[in-house]
Amino acid sequence: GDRFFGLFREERNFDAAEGACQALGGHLASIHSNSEENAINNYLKHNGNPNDVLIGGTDRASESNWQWSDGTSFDYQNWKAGEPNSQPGDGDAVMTVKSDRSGNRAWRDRSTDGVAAYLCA
Ligand SMILES: [Ca+2]
Ligand SMILES: [Ca+2]
Repeated sequence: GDRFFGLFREERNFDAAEGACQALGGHLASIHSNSEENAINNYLKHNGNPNDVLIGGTDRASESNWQWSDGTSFDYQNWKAGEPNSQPGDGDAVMTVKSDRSGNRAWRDRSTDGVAAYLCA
């Protein structure tokens, strides 16, 4: 079903962003299909389209065992070539980044301490 997505451009780290989403009754966004990711990317394009946007993926509990902060199944992924590479930092959070000149997006792992705009759902 359709979910409400909200982009917040005040940059936060993973935990602060997840906390802010929870305060709104949600979580950092999980993504479960190509069509859902396309819908999110269209939403981002119409909302300023920052390069780096935190979503809810993390492998903090178990390295390389990716999970979504909302507890849903990690049943889809769209890593940029060469990612995840466990860097920068702990490499335990996921952000979606513009991956080519036409603005298509893919995922990178990055430090949970790094700040970025974030997407709640
Ligand atoms: Ca990691
Ligand atoms: Ca990385």
